[in-house]
Amino acid sequence: MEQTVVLVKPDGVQRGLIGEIIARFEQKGLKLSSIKMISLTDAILDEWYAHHKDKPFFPGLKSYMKSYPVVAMLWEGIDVVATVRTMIGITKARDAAPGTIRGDFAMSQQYNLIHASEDVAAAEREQRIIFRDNEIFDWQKIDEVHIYLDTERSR
Ligand code: 3AN
Repeated sequence: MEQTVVLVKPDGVQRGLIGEIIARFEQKGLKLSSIKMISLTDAILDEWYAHHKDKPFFPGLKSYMKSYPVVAMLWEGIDVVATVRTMIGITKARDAAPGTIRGDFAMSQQYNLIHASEDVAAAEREQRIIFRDNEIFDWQKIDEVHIYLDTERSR
């Protein structure tokens, strides 16, 4: 099944929102395949945000992402990449829709609490950057029969 990478960014860690963010994805019915706290490095961030490297906010973005540890997670579900992007809300958090994570808890365009992979290719790339194979758990979530139809799960 599809997987996506989520980071609770340094502001989310500092503001005590790790549990709230995990709870939202658990309550949605997603499956947690991996979780760890890490410090991001220049090497990781240069690769992670390569598409932003010429933007004026890139140096500030990098130092913010290195300022405190982040919590990295791998979440699994049908169409999970798009589902989680919808759940986090748009980049400029003060304009993000109520009910989204950014919409409910953040005000800034930079301090927007959370990262989630933009598309399936990014999810696969980010997973390889952050997680080793032996850190990813393939386990059976027994309530899945109440979350998906059989026909959805066999897609
Ligand atoms: P998203 O995280 O919503 O996919 P991206 O990929 O455009 O947004 O940007 C990556 C991160 O860069 C954002 N989460 C945010 O922290 C930061 N960022 C984006 N745009 C700006 C900006 N104009 N000023 C400062 N930081 C920004």
